[in-house]
Amino acid sequence: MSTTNQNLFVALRAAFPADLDAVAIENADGPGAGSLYTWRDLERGTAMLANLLASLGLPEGSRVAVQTEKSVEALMLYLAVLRAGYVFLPLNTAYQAAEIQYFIGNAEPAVVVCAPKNFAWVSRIAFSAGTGHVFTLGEARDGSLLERAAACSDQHAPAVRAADDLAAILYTSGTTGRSKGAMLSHGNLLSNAQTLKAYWDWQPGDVLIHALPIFHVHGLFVASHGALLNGSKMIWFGRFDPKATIDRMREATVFMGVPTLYVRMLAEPTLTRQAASHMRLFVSGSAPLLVETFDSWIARTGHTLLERYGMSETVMLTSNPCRAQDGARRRGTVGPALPGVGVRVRDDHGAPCPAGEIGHIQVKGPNVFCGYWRMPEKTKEEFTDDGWFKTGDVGKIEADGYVTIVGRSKDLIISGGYNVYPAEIEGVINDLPGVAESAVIGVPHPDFGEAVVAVVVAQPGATLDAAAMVAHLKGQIANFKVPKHLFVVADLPRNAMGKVQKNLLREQHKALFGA
Ligand code: MCA
Ligand code: AMP
Repeated sequence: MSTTNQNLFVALRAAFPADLDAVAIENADGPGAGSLYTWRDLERGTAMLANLLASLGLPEGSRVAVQTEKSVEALMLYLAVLRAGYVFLPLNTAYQAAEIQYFIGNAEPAVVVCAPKNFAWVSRIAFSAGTGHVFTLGEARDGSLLERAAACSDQHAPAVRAADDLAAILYTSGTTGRSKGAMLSHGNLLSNAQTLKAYWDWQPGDVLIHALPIFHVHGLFVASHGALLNGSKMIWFGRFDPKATIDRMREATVFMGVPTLYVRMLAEPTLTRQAASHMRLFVSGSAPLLVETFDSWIARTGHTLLERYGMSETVMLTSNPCRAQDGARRRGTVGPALPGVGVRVRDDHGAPCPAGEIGHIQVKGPNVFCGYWRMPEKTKEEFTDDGWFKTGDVGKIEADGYVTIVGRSKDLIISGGYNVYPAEIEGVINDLPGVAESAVIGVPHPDFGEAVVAVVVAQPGATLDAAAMVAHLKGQIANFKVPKHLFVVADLPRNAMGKVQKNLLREQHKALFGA
């Protein structure tokens, strides 16, 4: 066993530049717009927050669940949880009470941090689930978390952790409708961050525009770890604004986004070759990138988007090359497996598919998660007997290793980079009064890539009001899961086995948003 401290925070801290008074993060928008954070601020702020957590006397392995707006302090809280050796559990700010109740009930966090405006309802849920401490953290550095941390020492020795100790739990929705907590270790996250640092050729002087949310893999791990591990400055946007992002490209070199972000920037007349001339790398992922977007980006900026592929359970798996000597960035593909990551394609019976043939994508590597939180059976189901993780994605690998994703075997919609599982939404709709059954599908959408659409059948004698149902759903589930359109129909198309034919519904509604 290694005697060095494998805590991810230690590796990130070791990459801070020697000049701790240099700017680490510039707040680009929101209440703190223009404020600067030095590396020393990150060092001291994370120490104080880690000391606050340590003072609570939490048991080993305690989870710290966080649902707050994006802020530099929220990033520091993540780093402090690592530093103190606890397990970080980020939650999408769009989640509503019933969703939060499930996550808190399932993960049983010892600490919950929420927005000040949500304290009343979140604390009620948390305390009744046995959480001992609920703090608040607002966008404007307000709330009890920072008040309490202000009284703590700014010296803190990072907790000693082994590579396979848990660092974070990321909930991903399940095909059965219930979310599963993917358990990621310090080693999973660090190995992936180190691989990406080398493969994406992070350079001294790189500056990252950070415009993604920090409650998912892309913004929290891929983007933040990338900059931190390179000692790179971040220009920090609380919300994505296409025009403001383009304006800041003159001072930056790296940007990471989901395809919707690129589509929105392409709609801005200020996106020109000149505006992007200081940039070195644009990364796209989390959802399929249309070849039109790929081509338009080259035409408008002169840059070739680098598309990569990953999952909450695995962090990053494949990537188009960054350096020309590693190969071309091939449109429509997600590139070869990252160094050290195994990717293979199997047919329905588990036999290997020859190069170029479509099958199920399976993966292996130091980045692959440790299993689903308290779901050993589910974990077992998702791995093959020889230890490969079944991604649920369908694709092919060419003889030269390039991977193309052609679809998914899991019934999943990806809308603007957020995953929506139809089974979950169907469950909520079916519980509404007067509903007999429903089918939720994804249809092409010009902005979000795919949009959620519901097709609903009323119980005999009941009359359903589509607009009222949508309005009701808005209070029950995260806004990005709410159907953009809800049809009330007499019945759902079924095959001879009685299974709903979602492919027919998708075909019928494919032009709904004119995509
Ligand atoms: C917002 N809305 C959406 C979405 N976002 N509808 C569908 N899909 C969405 N993604 C709707 C809201 O419900 C609301 O509708 C209206 O848009 C305005 O909401 P607002 O929050 O103001 O929207 P926005 O700020 O324009 O947000 C759009 C966005 C955001 C910037 C594209 O969705 C976003 O940041 N997406 C990135 C997600 C991400 O980071 N994914 C990475 C996952 P109404 O007004 O009707 O209520 S990590 C991952 O997938 C893996 C591991 C990987 O490979 O990276
Ligand atoms: P999640 O782990 O919930 O964030 O979502 C992971 C899923 O996003 C993967 O299983 C893929 O289906 C999808 N995904 C991520 N990156 C890409 C990409 N570049 N192209 C297509 N799908 C992607």
